[in-house]
Parts: sequence; structure tokens; C-alpha cells
Amino acid sequence: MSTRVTKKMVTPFEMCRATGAVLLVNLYDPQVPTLQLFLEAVERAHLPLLIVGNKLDLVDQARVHTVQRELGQEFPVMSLLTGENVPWVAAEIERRFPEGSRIVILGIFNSGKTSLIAKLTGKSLRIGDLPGTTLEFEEHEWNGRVLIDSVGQVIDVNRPFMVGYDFTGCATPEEMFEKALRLEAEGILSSLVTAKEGFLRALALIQERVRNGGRIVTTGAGASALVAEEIAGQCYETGVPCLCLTNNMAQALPVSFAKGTGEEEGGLARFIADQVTEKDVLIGISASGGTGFVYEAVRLAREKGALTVAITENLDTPLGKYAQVVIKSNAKPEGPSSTRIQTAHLAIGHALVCILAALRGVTAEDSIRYMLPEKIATKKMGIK
Ligand SMILES: Nc1nc2c(ncn2[C@@H]2O[C@H](COP(=O)(O)OP(=O)(O)OP(=O)(O)O)[C@@H](O)[C@H]2O)c(=O)[nH]1
Ligand SMILES: [Mg+2]
Repeated sequence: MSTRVTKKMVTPFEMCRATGAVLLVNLYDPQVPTLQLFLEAVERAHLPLLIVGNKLDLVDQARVHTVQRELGQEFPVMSLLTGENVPWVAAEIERRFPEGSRIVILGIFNSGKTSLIAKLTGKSLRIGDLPGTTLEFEEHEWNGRVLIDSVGQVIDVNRPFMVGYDFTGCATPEEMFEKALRLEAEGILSSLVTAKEGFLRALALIQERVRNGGRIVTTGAGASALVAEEIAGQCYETGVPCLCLTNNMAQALPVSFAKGTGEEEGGLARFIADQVTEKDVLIGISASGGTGFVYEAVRLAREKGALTVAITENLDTPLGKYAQVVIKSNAKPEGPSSTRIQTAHLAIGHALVCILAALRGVTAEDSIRYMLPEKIATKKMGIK
């Protein structure tokens, strides 16, 4: 089974026979709606719970308060990187969960679940900033207790999270249809707050680049490739020079590119970054923020002076770190399938291109002109 499939597998929460839970909150990118689902699941399972905020080193006190307010809970905060408050948290885990406890460490990927277990047990474990470093539940002995590492995407097996929507309570296809469309719209609306600041920064910087003759280059993989194509298409229809390069086009581009795609993502990243000049804008789109060639192309393009923008759901990822400006959607929670995220990314892309066009004073007449087919005289069939 490939790791990708493994990553998408949902491990039953109850199967790990936990008697207690620690929920780690990534203060840097808390993803409150998803945390709320974790809280509901823990409550339904009647598990004693300790909530702990991590990555204190990356945020200020005001941020901590905002997250606590949004989550409706006060909780201790620590930094596993600097060690701040970690001894206190370790003592608190011992105090709350008696010997013999089976404590499941929950939290969205990259919240530091495995880092916490490594710190407590002194073990050397697989830790990394790619979403989904831990792909299975793993048990670790600690002080007469068992710490259970979990997969960042596991939320609640009582709900059908393998699909984009939870149709619980829908009796007819009609109700499902209404719910699906409402959920898609909600994914866009809940991105309003998280995306706004990055969007406005990106807009101003892109406007300047386009004014100075720069192009917009878009990239993404799979469903995000479709978003990349759509953004580029809209750019073209509003008179912005653009280029879209995705792994969907492997067969249509040079051999070295196709080869690079199949063998390692580095070749593709280099190919994309090579097409971007220092005048251009590279927009990398990745729902997870962990698509290798996308974040690597962004890193390389930024190195040569291009403006780099990420559209992603997850700030605390390689793409989030490498891009100069991040436009963060907030379309989760919905489990491994990401329909709502793509819908939100499309809406963000449409807004970007249309606002750019409005600010450039593109008129209806202009835009019709950009869309009209232009005839070019060509030879007759059969003339060699
Ligand atoms: N700045 C900072 N980084 C941290 C802290 N704790 C963990 N990290 C980093 O965050 C990343 C994710 O850590 P992991 O322990 O792998 O997170 P996880 O929750 O197990 O992630 P998954 O296995 O993907 O679900 C790693 O790069 C860690 O080094 C912290 O307190 N501050
Ligand atoms: Mg982990």
C-alpha cells in the first residue's frame, strides 16, 4: 500500500483503547474548527482531556489569548523547541493520568505530537514539518503509562470523513445536494478572515509586478493543478501575461520534465522555477502545503527574486514557510478529502484576478477583446 493511501486511511479512534487524551493545539496555525471536532470526539468517548498549546516560540501573548477565546478554553502553553513550560506539562500529564493510563496524543498534523512523545520518552522518533509525518497509531511506554501517537488527520470515525461531506441526518439526495452546496459556500466564507491579510498583501505586490511587466506563473498538483489552470485562464482573459505549469502536463512538456516528475519532484521544481524570472510572480497552490515540487519551486523562485505567493490551507508547512506571502484558506474540517478547500482556493483565485483587472481599469470591451478568437491566415490543407 502506498504511503499516500496509508495517509488517507482513517484509524478508529476507539481502537487504540485510550483512557485519556492530550490535545495539542498548534498556536501558530490552530485550525479551530478542526480542534472543535477533536473536542467533540473526546467528549463523546468520555475521555479525561488535557489541552496544551504548543509552538509558543512562534507567537505572542495576544495570539495565545485569541486562540483560547476562539476555542472557548483556557489551557497551558509550551514550546517543545525552547523547552518553555515543558516540565510543567509533563508533570501535569502524570498528575492527570494515573499509572496504567493509555494516553492518546491528538492534534492536527505538525502540532508536535511526536515531538512531545520524543521529549517525554527520550526516544528518537520521526519528526518533520511535512503534513502527515506519522501515518499510524504508535504506542510508547512512559512512566508506567502508554503514550499513543496519532495521525494528524484522524478526527472521528463515527463520521464518514473519507468523503468531503458529512451527510449524517440527510434523508434524501435533495437534502444531500443542499447540504453539499451549503458546505462548499461555508468553506469560502470561513476563509474570509484567515485569507484577507495575505490576500491584500499579495494583491498589492502582484499589481506592482504586473505593472512592471512581470507575469503570473501558477503551479499546483492534482486538484490544485486545476485551480492553477483556472487562475491562469482568468489572467489571460483579463490581459495579464501568465503561464501555468503543473504535473498534469508532464507528457506535454520536455522529456527532462516528464522524467523529473516520475523520478523525483526536484526536476519538476527546477523546471518550473527556471520559467519564472525575477520580474514574475509564482503562485504555488497546495491544499496541504506539503506538495514537494510546489514548495521547492516556490523556494527556488524566491531565491532568484521572484515574488512568491502560496494559496494553502496550512500555514505551518514547507509551502507556508517558503512563500513570501501566504493566503490561508480555512475550509476544513472535512477529513482527508478536500473538496471545500479547492472551492475556497478557486474563489480566492477568482477574486485575485478580477480585483487585479478592476484595479487596472479593464473594461467590458477590453475583456471581450481578450476573449475573442483571433484569426490568423494559414496555409490550406494538403499544402506541404
Ligand atoms: N517552532 C517550533 N517548532 C516545533 C515545536 N514543536 C514541534 N515543532 C516542529 O514542528 C514540526 C512537526 O512536529 P511533529 O512532532 O512531527 O508533529 P506531529 O504533530 O507529530 O505531526 P504529524 O505526524 O504530521 O501529524 C517539526 O518540524 C518539529 O520540529 C515548537 O514548540 N516550536
Ligand atoms: Mg507525528
